[in-house]
Amino acid sequence: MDARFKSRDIERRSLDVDGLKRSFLEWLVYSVGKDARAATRRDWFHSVALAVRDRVVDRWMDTTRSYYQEDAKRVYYLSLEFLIGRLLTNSLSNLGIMDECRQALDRLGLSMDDVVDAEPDAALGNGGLGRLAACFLDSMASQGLPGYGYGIRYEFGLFEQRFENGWQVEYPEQWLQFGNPWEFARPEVLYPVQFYGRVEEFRDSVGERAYRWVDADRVLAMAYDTPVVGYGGETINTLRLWSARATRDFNFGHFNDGAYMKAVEQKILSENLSRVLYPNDATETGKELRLKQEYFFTSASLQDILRRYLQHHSSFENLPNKAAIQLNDTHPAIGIAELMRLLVDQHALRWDDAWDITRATFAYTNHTLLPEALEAWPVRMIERVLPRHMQIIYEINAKFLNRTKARADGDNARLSRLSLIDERGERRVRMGNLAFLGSHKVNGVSALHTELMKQTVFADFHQEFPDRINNKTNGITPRRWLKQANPALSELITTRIGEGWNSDLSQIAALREKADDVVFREEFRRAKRKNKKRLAAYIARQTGEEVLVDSIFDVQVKRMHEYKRQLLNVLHTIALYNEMRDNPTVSWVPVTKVFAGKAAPSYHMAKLIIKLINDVAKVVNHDPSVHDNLKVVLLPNYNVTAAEIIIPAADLSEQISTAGMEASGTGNMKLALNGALTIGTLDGANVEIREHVGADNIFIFGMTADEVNDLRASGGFNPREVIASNPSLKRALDMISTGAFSPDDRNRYHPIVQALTDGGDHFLVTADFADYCRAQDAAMQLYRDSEEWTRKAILNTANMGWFSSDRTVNEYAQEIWDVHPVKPSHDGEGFR
Ligand code: GLS
Repeated sequence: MDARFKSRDIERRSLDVDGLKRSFLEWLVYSVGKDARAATRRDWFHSVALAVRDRVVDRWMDTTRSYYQEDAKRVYYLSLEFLIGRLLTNSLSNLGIMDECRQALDRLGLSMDDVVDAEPDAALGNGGLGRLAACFLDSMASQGLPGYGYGIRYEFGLFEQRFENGWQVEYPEQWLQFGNPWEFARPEVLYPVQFYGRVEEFRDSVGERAYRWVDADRVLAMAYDTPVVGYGGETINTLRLWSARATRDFNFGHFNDGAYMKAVEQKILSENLSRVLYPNDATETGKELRLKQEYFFTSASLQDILRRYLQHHSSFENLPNKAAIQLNDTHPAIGIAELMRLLVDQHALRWDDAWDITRATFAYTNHTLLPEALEAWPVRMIERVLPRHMQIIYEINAKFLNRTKARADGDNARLSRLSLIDERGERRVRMGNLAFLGSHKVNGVSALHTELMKQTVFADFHQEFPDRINNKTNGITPRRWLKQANPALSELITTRIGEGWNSDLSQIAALREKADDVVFREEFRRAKRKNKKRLAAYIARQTGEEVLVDSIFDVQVKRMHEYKRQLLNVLHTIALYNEMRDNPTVSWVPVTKVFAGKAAPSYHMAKLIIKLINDVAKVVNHDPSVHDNLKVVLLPNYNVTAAEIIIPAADLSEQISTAGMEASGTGNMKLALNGALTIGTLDGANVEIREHVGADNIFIFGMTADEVNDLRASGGFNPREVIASNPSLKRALDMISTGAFSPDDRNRYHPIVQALTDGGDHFLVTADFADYCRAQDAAMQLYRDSEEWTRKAILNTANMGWFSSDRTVNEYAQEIWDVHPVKPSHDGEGFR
């Protein structure tokens, strides 16, 4: 090789401070095209990201090559959401070159924080489900598992939330506006995806009846690849996101006729497919767009998976031994019909063989029991958009029901519940049932949720296939959620127990004995205080509000939803405010209530709750009679980056959903790992968190899922009685309903008060209020004893080892995917 290229090649990969510095400058000048004197923070971010990416590429190719050479079984994680957030610190930290990068920037007179802050947050998801997918990517790569993420490269991420006069207003999140240095566009990796048209029947070469899908519209799916850096930099996996491209960008004829809009119409319509995450599906066209998005990325992914498989194999019987496809919720469930179509129509397999292969390849994770989130597409819509898939779904259904009928003893109600088609009202395809039937394993995401799945949504299927449902309790990656987000605490931990916890979080149990060590407690508190100062500064920047660093940081950060019961927290806030005003001479433990979360744009009640929090904040924060003992802040635009600042600073973690409604929660895990004490119901993974951290180190309150169920079934719950018997609740509600927080519009909160009273209080806010206040009181009393509080906080951190997503992903790998780690062979210099 030409010596100049060789030295440049080594330079590009050098990991020392000088090499990094030279690389940053080289990228700045020759690719970003800026002089160091004129470069903005964003220019530097791009240069640094590109230089870091250079250091990943060889290892990425090694990894891919190793998978290929070993013909390893791969797992494909199909998800409509990947909430990956920023990647710079993640990559540096997993490569082990964070300090080197900081020093290199320092030598250039730049601050690492400034450069890091110039990166937009990749918000390609809503909440827990999307962030789980991102944690799984990190864990798969960190453990050397051949895992690929497949999703959509949305041009706009989840909307940017701003508050205008206290109301949520949505703005487009233009995360790609200045380009994305992490991704590699693959204009040559292009698959056609069809919509509409009709199905034609014909006789195949051996005279069998066969079908083809004709006269369809076509869109192209183009790949963008982002390397996923595993901890230690050994394995670099791939996140492949699809972007929609028109088959024809520009109609010259229309343009020449002066029909300029028409000339680009097809391009715009086609490319709408990858425009936004969750188009508003309140309209018919919105619904159809969403269905098309789901099919678009699923079909492209399956075509890609089959192409990769066929590089090594000439028949399909081995597909389940080489590919495991995980359906992250029902969004990609149409993939079951699509794989059948590809195998039967395009590759001429017999139906039964294709069905066996399909079932053995797919597995499905259910993430919610909420009826409104269980997808059911109108039959007429699928018939129009995906006519061949509708036929295939009918066929799967007919074969299944015929087999089941024999055993069903004429129990038609049961058969109609098992059917893939919901015949009540407008006929719909039940995507959950399709996903269940087409998968060999179906899992829930916490022990309680899995149990409830067996008893409720999938009770009939569970009877039919008793071995299919299994539990995989969620987890979080300790790299992002402790090491990167909380340097103060993670450095402290490492000085005491070494750095093994980064790749094996169970080792963090070694901290248990430190809970009784006064010096360690002091240092633990110091780390928390540092994080609280950082959050206080962030709050001041975002809201203008000054908060006391030594107050309890009582944190509820998650999507705004009635079942998550931000309202319960608000009612407690008002009750506490009243108590403080009534008893000004008492020495109160100061409390800062921190809220953050987005509401779905068409979810009016959730948006009204946002306005209420902001209105309550306005009154409370400006009332001198509470002497700064109580502050309420609602931080705008909650996303991964904000979470990384808020979570390490929390003292109290609010996990207060109506029992039985939160499938798992993962914020609960992040907060406990960072030493927050949970105040929560026995819901989702809170149940398991209690088992691990110990009942003494968590504040549990409220009704259990069984009690909720019984109370609802009895029909005897009367919120008005509960309210009448609890003066502090009554007073809080009266204040809301008489306009104490909305003097400009006294009726503003009528819908909220109505829902909690005559509306029947479906989420049982009033029912749990008294016990919640008791638990809050216990937390405040404990906080006065800072040694005891810290001891419990340390025990939370020390006992959360099991909640690593490494553990979760290993369970999937062993019990669902049968996928094993592959050690890539690298010939170059190794990372740590
Ligand atoms: C969710 C659940 O609501 C969360 O409880 C769960 O932690 C998450 C990941 O399993 O999935 N389901 C959903 O539709 N969105 C979620 O965040």
